[in-house]
Amino acid sequence: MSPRGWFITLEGIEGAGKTTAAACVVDWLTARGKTVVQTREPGGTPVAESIRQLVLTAGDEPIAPEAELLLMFAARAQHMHYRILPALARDEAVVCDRFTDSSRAYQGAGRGLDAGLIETLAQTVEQGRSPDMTLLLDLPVATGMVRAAARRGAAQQDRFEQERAAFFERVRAGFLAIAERHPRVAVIDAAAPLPTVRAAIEQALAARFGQGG
Ligand code: T5A
Repeated sequence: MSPRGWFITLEGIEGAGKTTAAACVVDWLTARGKTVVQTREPGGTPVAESIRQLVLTAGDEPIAPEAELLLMFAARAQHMHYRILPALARDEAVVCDRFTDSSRAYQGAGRGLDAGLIETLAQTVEQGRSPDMTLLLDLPVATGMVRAAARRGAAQQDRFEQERAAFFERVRAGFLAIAERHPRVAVIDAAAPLPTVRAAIEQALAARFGQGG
């Protein structure tokens, strides 16, 4: 782990509960005296939020898979430069809702783009500072879809939410394959009731950073 700051990411398919889990991580860190920057991808700076708007909004012109990948990394480059790296250098904790693993899972496993290209982009954009820990909130695709729809209410589906279940099955399998390769990833059973999910997250954080933080 880098001596400066803690970099924690949350990953999973739509409706997995990342936003809900992020609050739990922030509470745990704050209780241990850490200053926390809570952020998300795509987004996290004004330019990156503009890219988010572009890439999530379904318009008349389709977005090519390669363009989608490059837009995700363009947003990530801004985010790393102007938000994440400065916070880590100040010895703060960064809690980020999605990061490069989402590109591996959605653009790699989901869209079938070249894994080597994704790793090359990651190397350049991450500048040697990959996450210290990743919480992968895993649940069946159907459960995630139901939760995402309930949370969305009457609002329109974004570009990704319009994808079919088979796409999200590939994305979920992609995330689980990342977890098998990287010890930084803790898999949390996100289909469990919220108090159980919260307890599992706190246990994983303590195992990684120690009880006292
Ligand atoms: N993307 C992103 C890429 O393709 N490549 C990339 O590189 C990156 C960075 C971003 C989209 O961009 C794509 C992936 C995404 O499609 P987003 O809005 O950031 O979109 O992400 P979503 O996953 O769509 O966000 P959601 O809000 O749908 O999912 P969350 O945050 O995982 O879920 P959350 O916490 O809002 O929970 C959903 C509902 O479930 C309930 C909550 O109360 C909420 O109502 N809930 C539970 N209910 C019962 N039991 C539990 N344990 C529950 N946990 C949560």
